[in-house]
Amino acid sequence: MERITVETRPIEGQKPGTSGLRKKTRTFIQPRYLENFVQSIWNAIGGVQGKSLVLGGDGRYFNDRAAQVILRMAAAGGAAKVIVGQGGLLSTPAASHLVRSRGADGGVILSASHNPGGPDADFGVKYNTANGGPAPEEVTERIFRATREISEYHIVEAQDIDLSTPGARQLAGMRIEVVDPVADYQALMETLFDFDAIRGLFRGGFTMRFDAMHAVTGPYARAILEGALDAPAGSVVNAIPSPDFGGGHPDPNPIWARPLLDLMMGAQAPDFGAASDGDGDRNMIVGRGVYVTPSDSLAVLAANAHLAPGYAAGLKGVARSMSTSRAVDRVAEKLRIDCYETPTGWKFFGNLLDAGRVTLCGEESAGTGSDHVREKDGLWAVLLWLNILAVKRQPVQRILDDHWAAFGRNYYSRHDYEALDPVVAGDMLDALRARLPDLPGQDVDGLRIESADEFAYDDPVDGSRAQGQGIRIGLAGDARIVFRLSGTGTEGATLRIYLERFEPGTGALHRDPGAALAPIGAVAESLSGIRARTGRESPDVVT
Ligand code: VG1
Ligand code: CO
Repeated sequence: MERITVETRPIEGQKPGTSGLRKKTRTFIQPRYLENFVQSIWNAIGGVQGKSLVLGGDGRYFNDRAAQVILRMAAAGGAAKVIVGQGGLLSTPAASHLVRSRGADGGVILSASHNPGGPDADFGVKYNTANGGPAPEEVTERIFRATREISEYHIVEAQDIDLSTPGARQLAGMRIEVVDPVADYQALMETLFDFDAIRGLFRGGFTMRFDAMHAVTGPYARAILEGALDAPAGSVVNAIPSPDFGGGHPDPNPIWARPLLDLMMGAQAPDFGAASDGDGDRNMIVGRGVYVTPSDSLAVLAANAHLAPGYAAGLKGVARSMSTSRAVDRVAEKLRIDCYETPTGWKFFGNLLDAGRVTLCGEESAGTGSDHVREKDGLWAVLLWLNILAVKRQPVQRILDDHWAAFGRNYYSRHDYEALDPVVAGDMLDALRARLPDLPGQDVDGLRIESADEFAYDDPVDGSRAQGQGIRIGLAGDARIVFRLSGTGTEGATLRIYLERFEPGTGALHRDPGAALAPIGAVAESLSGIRARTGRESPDVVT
């Protein structure tokens, strides 16, 4: 086995986005592309000499090859140990947990999350730090700088390591521990939730469908829901991870998880439906006949978390990304706990969780999580819902109705315009940005603008500042529009427009969200001129 040094030169565009480096698979499989980025991670963190790392991914095309390369590069860097999920698989939350529980120095997760997989789709690499969370901006900037200065990488020449069974391996003096990807994660879930109560729920005839979308959560959901909790066999569908996610788009929302939504809205609907994304950190919650928006789900979980043993002592505080609806703010107010507003992306929750300021966090993009790990966690959210349902013994619709009656309803929707010309999208936001100082006080389409600014975040724990995190327009009646560009796409620019409008608990709580938000959408169009600027008549995806 020989450690070799390979000359290289910087490759353009290796800048990590909202969640790691995501590119077309064809880009990632080019010679030196993965190696440059991985060596840049090592360089940015002061090398891996003597360190221990966690490694795993969502099973998408190139996961297996990339895992082997990273093992050889970790060995070449002198790492002491790498803990790898069997088959190279680990869900993002399970990887986060392993970093924490094994006291590892960091972790590498191979995933482009909800982006499709396959040779013609997307691949990605994320680096997580010793707290188990996504590398904060200061670290991702260092990694990016390293990608621009790289001149060589180090790798050992060796045969592939057998990752097909758990056990210990060796590679050029580095220890490799291949672990069951599910076992430790399942043990953690057992400490948080009342498995007996949930088992009782299923034994009483409660039915559910969990759609793993051919992605990494399948083995976790099978083992926990069907194995440990006695959900009827067949409750988990599309449970075998496939390199191209069955040709689908592993994004758990009403568009991409349409079959689940159709089932839940039909006559044969089970009591509860849920889905997860490519790497297992997102969740979609559906009751019989009712879709629960992620923002509402976060609020309901915050209001009821104390019903699960792991949260019986109450919540220290909550946090949501800025573009997430403010439904959870109302719960926090009632519970008299702090509610933090952060930029988009889980990395911004890390400090708040580490400092013990918050217990629960969430994003409108179907991410919810708690201080049990430092990533969002799809199956965790499903289990918390199940625990609440096992205690309350009410349909999801009833729980939502009661919640809205108590706190009011934040009608909410996100409109995505995908693969736009980045220049057109940038110009549009620049034009809007330039008008921000003049907007407050103006009436647009009959609605009064009360505030207009660009969100910047000062981290209350370490004082770091993140700027340019989305343009927000506050409207009369506690309505709001947010405009921002996605940081996870791999084609052109994706514009996200987030629409929100509050209805008090005594008001009309069961309107169609599209109709309830139409006037807000009209203001968004008037302010930005999307149609004229992009030539698009309507958004590509509405969630
Ligand atoms: C999107 C979501 C964001 C989420 C991120 C990573 O980012 O909006 O809320 O944290 O994806 O999620 P953006 O920049 O495209 O809006 V995952 O499950 O793709 O790692
Ligand atoms: Co994800």
